[in-house]
Amino acid sequence: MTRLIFLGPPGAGKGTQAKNLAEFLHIPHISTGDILRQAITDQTPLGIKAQSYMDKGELVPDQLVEDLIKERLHQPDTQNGWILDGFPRKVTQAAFLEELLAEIGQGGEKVVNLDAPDEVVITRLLGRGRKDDNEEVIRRRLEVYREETAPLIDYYSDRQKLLTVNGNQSPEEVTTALENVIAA
Ligand code: B4P
Repeated sequence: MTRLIFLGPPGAGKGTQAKNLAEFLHIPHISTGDILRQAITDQTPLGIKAQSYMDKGELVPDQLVEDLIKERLHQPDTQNGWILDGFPRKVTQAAFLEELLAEIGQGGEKVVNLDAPDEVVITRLLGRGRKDDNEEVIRRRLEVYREETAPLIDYYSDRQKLLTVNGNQSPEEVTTALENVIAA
C-alpha cells in the first residue's frame, strides 16, 4: 500500500515524478493543480472561482481544494493507494487531510519533500511556459511557497513522515533517489 504526498516548490518536479511513479505503481496520481486547470478549461463553477487566484500565483481558497480532495479520496480507485501532488499546501490543509484520512481509514502516508533552488525552478518553469509560468507569477508562487507551504516540512518531520529527495538532478536521477527513499 503506497500513500505518498509530494511536497516542494513549484518546478521542483512534483508533477513529473508523481505522474511516473503513480503509473508504475498502478495507483491514482491526484494533482490538485491538474484538477483545477481542467475545471478552468471546462469552465465549471470550481474553475471559474479558481482562475483569478491561479493566474496571479496565489493559492485558491482552502474550501475549494478541500472539497475536491474529499470527493476524490472517496473514489473506489484510492483503496490500493494514491499519490497526492500539490495537496496539502498549507498547515490548515494538512490538518484537514489528517482528519479526513482518519475518518476514511487511509492513514500511514509518507511525505516526499522534493527540493530545488529558486534559480533552477525559475529556469525550468520559464522553459515550460504554462499560463502561470511567467517570471512575475513564478516569483509570487515561490513567495507563497515559502510563506504557506514550507512550514509543512517541519509539520511532517515532527510527525516522522518526511522523506527528502534532491530535485536538483536529472529526472532519471530524481526517480532513482525517490525509489531508494521509498524502499528504505
Ligand atoms: P501545481 O499544478 O501544483 O504546479 P507547480 O507547483 O508549479 O508544480 P508542477 O508539479 O506543475 O511542476 P513540476 O515541478 O513537475 O499548482 C499550480 C497552481 O494551482 C498553484 O499556484 C495554486 O494556485 C493552485 N493550487 C494547486 N493546489 C493547490 C492547493 N492545495 N491549495 C491552493 N491552491 C492550489 O515541473 C515543472 C517543470 O520542470 C516541467 O516543465 C518539468 O518538465 C520540468 N522538470 C521537472 N523535473 C525536472 C528535472 N529533474 N530536471 C529538469 N527539468 C525538470
